[in-house]
Amino acid sequence: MVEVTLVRGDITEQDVDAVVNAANSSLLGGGGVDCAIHRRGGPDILAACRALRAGTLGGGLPTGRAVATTAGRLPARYVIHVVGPVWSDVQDRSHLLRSCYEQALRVADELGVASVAFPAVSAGAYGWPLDDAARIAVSSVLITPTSVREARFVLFDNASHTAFQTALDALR
Ligand code: AR6
Repeated sequence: MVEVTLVRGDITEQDVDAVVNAANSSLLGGGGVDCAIHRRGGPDILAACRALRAGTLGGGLPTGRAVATTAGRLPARYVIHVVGPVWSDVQDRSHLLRSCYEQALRVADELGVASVAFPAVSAGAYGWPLDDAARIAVSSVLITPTSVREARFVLFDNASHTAFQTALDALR
């Protein structure tokens, strides 16, 4: 079974096989984690994303889906890009947030990797309430069948680390 670990830190510094990027459908960059990954990983990641857009993902990566590219100069070997849902007060989009974690693990299994670092998808610019984002993230990873040995949530600040720790404690 996958071991879920939590660290406070920067996902671009993680010594893991793959890091998950909270991207947008364009795959062509943005703010937050996406910006940090492209900045630190260098131009090869954007080149790979552009190639995907020129090929199989001409319409962009749909919300809830995942796709892998090189990780460029990051310590990781791969970036697995996912597109989280934008938070909505009037519509339940939690299945799409769960799907990001399930699909990222599916892609990780296809790549044959053992360790994957995840950010708190949708919990930044996309406005998902932190406690709920943490609960969905941790529960999705714990129930998804996978060959990945370590799923490491990398939380950028104290508030998100506390939310994820609370969610993990509640599920263990
Ligand atoms: N390492 C780990 N976590 C980080 C880092 C980092 N280097 N930087 C930010 N976070 P966000 P979203 C945290 O906004 O909500 C982008 O523009 C951040 O504090 O990156 O899914 C994309 O292109 C927050 O807890 O992703 C999309 O347009 C979490 O990562 C859009 O934002 C997610 O915040 C996606 O929004």
